Amino acid sequence: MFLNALSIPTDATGFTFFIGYMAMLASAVFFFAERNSVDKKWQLSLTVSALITGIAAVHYYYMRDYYMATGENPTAYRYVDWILTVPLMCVEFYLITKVAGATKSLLWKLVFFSTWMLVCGYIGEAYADGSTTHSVTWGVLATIGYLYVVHAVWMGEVAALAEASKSDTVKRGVRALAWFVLVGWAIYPIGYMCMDGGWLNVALGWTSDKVDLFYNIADAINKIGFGLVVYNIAVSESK
Ligand SMILES: *C/C=C(C)/C=C/C=C(C)/C=C/C1=C(C)CCCC1(C)C
Repeated sequence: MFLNALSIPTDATGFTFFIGYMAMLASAVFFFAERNSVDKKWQLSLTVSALITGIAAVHYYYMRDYYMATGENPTAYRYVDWILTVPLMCVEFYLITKVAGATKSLLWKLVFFSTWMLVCGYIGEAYADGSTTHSVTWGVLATIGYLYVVHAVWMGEVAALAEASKSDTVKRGVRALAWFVLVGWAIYPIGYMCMDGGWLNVALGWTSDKVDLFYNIADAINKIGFGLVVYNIAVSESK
């Protein structure tokens, strides 16, 4: 299947690749330009937001091309993007809770479990044989890493730090990131299960072109949305 610009109106996945690329690029410019309008202690957080969306923009440029040329999921580009941006999101979590005493060891645990999640997800997708066993096995293994992060931000170390801090900003920031992890990040496994042999593929007949549709929507929410929340907190704290 070869796609071109004319097929965009009927191709939701292709459309979200285009708009995702522009949105990531615009966000990166915005977060970078705004870093001087917030207090010094928040500037690094905005720089990290700019890096996350900037790295994503470059990958979207290539993923969009790949998808348009082949009609296939750009799995390798996708996971290279995530293996860079997800640890940076862990840094973002760490920076918000650092004032409350977050340690480097907490940062490394978040990085370790989220990397575990991505490596398992990559094996699940890149080495897919169309069987449900393969998809489910690696999906479940990936979910272990995901659940660690959910646990850490809702009732584990990160949540405890926020509770112990006297700062409303930290509490609000951690609560916001906890919602992103619980709801925003949960969109990814939905996309994953659309692959051949995946649960949604088998149960509802959702086809593998939906994998990237869900990933593109989730990326916009989690990379841009989360960056905007951090930006809001930074601005209100800088007044
Ligand atoms: C900017 C990119 C982000 C925040 C990517 C997050 C990716 C996930 C939370 C992926 C999770 C997965 C599962 C929980 C199970 C199935 C395999 C994955 C890797 C899609």
